[in-house]
Amino acid sequence: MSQTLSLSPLTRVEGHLDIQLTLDKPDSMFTVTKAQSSGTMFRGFENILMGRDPRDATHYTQRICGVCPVSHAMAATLTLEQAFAVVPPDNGRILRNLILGANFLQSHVLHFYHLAAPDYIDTTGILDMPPWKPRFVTPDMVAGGTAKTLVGHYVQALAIRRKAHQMGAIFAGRMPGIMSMVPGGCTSEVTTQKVTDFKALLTEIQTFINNVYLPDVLAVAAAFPQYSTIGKGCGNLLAYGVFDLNAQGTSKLLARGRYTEGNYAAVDLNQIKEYVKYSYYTTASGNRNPSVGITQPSVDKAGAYSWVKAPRYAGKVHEVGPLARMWVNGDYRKGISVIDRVAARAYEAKKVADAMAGWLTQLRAGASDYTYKAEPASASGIGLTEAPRGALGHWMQVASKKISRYQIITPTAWNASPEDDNDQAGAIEQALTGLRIADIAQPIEALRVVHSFDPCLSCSVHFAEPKRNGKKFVVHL
Ligand code: NFE
Repeated sequence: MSQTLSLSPLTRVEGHLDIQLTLDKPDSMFTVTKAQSSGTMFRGFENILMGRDPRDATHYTQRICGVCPVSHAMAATLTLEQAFAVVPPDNGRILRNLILGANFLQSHVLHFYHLAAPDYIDTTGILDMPPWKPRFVTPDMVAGGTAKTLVGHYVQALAIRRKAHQMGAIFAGRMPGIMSMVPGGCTSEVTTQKVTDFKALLTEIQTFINNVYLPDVLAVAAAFPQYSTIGKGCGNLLAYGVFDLNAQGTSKLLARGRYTEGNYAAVDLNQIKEYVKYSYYTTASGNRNPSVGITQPSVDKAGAYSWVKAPRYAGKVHEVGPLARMWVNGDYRKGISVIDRVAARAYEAKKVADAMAGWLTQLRAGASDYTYKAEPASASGIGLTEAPRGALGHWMQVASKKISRYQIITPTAWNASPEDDNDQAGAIEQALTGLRIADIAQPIEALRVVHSFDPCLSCSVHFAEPKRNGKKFVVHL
């Protein structure tokens, strides 16, 4: 007899994600026969932007998420540059790559140590306090001295993330919520001191990636070999590409492309459509390319189960993220699974950090960072980039110098989407289907699959009243 399991909220993701599983028990283990992924909050930024000055988009869209604001700044800036018909000078382009790179490194370290690694470590006797308790403890988890070492790296990773933020802020003005990315370049000045400070932080982060992060990921991969065949999902991969190596963006550190049904192919933006049969939007909001997209919420829509729309490429489900980027670029093609996602992310961190060291040497103190261009009265633009979690696109139209349409497709919309109009499950839903779960009271297998995508539903504005009495945690190592 089938039964249901609700992981609500599914924790250690950014934002608010619910996963509903239907399971059978054909033998000693449970098997997932159906999975539903729900984004539980409305974002609405597309509508907030209507009627505003186009240049506001860079700042407003960063408020979608505190984890990947730089990617939204980059996407909005590229959108505006296409609309304004301006390209950045080399210094501006490189500075933007360095700021985005700093955010990638911060986010990848965050994902492994603070979101995913706790799925693999038994921290009993090491972290016996909230927020690390209550937690699942399963027989396959790594324990003892290895767990203690990994917890030590968990703490070290917090400091590394702070350094990545500091590094980005050198050229971004601050982190998160950066100030310096603008259509036409970057407003930050290049000085020898800034380059020296950036380099010192980057070297520390590179050392951590090479000596701690990559070895830890490989250790987890070796300890959990079964996860190299678990959680494949749709098998299609999509990347818009990122880190422009020339002014026109025709050359990138990580290329644009896709891998669909076993074939490599170019990306044709006209093939992208969002569907809403199972999303809380009016039927009119669905079956549209984002260049003509609209966002009309429909809170009580019958049959809907997510605030995330369902983006599809040529009607097909695609996974996005570090594995998609590294796969399309030819850097990592071992397989598509839980471990491959985690490993590709770590290898990408190394690739980006090493490239950043090279970009620093290309900066020219005193050279121009920015080209001014007045805003057009009417125009349209598309900004495609990559956020740490995958392909990110902004689509904009301007009329009478104001935004008349703005549409955003985030990476997590691709990965955590609900079913589409053809009832095809989203990428995470497919990766969960068929999953074997040993103990329904501790469905750690499902967490490992979902976390491997590093989902971020953090697409709403939240208000919170800070607690007046702070609490201090002491980690005993
Ligand atoms: Ni909120 Fe983001 C990234 C974007 S995920 S973290 O990376 O865009 O949808």
